[in-house]
Amino acid sequence: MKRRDFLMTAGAALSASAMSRAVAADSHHAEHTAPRRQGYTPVRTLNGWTLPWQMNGGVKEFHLVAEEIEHEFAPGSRAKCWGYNGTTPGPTLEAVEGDRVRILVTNRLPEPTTIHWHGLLLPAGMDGVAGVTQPLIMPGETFAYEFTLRQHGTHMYHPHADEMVQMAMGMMGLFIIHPKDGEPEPVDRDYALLLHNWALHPGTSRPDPSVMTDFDLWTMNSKVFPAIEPLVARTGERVRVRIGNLSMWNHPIHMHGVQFQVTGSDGGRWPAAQWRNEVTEIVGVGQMRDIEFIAVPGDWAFHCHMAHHTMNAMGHEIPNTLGVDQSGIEAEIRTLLPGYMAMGQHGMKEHQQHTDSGHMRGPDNTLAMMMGKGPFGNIGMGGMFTLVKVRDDLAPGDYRDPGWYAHPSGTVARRVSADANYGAPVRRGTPLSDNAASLPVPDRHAHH
Ligand SMILES: [Cu+2]
Repeated sequence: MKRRDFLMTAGAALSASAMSRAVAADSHHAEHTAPRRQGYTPVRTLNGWTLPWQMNGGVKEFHLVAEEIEHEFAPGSRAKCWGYNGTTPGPTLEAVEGDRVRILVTNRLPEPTTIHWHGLLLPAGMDGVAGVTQPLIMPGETFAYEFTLRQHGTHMYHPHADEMVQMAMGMMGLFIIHPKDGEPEPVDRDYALLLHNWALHPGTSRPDPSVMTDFDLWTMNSKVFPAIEPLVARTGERVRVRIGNLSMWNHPIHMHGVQFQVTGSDGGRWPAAQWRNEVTEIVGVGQMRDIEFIAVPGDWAFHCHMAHHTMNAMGHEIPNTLGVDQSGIEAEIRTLLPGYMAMGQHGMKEHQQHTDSGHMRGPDNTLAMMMGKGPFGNIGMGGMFTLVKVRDDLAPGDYRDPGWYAHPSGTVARRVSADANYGAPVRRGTPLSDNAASLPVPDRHAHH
């Protein structure tokens, strides 16, 4: 057998066994397992998984495989991406301060790679910077990284070889280290999210690594809303959300319903005296932030506050149609662009109705800008948006989506009038029209 064939066969076997272990460890198959083992609460990587390890001569041994994969951002959008062990992000590595770890890295990509352990204190030669601290891991090769964990906290891993391409293609993962003596204020649920952006242009199926600013998809753990799982908790539980950012933008992460505390970062969990109350925390590029809160019943939005980051694919060079009466020119434009539909005169909210109805078919393999549906209608969000769902009656460790919140009666915002001239509100400035008849006809229940 030629060397390359042997490597391919060995690699396929490794990959297959990694996948079967992955399935066993998949969060969906472990809904009701006890939440605690070996002194820590395992993290829950939404839509993701934690890599199983084995003890080998007192060393915790992990095996990562860098490879091309097929990934689904949400039903309706798939792409050829690069990741680890079959997924993007790669599996979460989870260990305990003081552990000796060995991480085998097999390269099944068509180009060389390395892995940098972002934020970890280790010998320089284990730092994973191609050319500086090690030779490249060539296609087909396996390298071993080995070091002792001297810290705890939320960390990441990613290539330090052809980073622009390899990270744009999805190569990244989380590396969580638990403190060896437990935590003075333990958490009941420990979520982990990795933020990223993708230039998956409408109608295409491979991310474009050359894009610097105008991205199409904004993801938490490489998924967009509504495909991002909710963060589920029981009323009164202490919940931690660990957030890492390996995208090309900073993300002000905002949560409704509570003042969360920022309790940790790349530097581990901070002393309680340093915790601070916030409702929005910027997670900068290359940074990690841990936030914690005591769960309050309800369905609460949890999202990036950059408004374009809670949208899916959109054109970046379309003209501004806001306020433009396009009646009459739609037919003319259709002679040039068959299927063109005049839109946007009154804002983009109608977009979801058009795409839902199927009469405005977008490009292949391309998600509508906003897709979510809630108990009160279209949610009008996509991208980096999900929900924190807190209920009084959940069992510990039950992460299943509990459905929509049943609001106590009298606690939901309600309509008191459908007359635009209702009441006598104080107004200043220069309102442009007092003609209520000029408003578009309400179409809350419109079906195309
Ligand atoms: Cu953002």
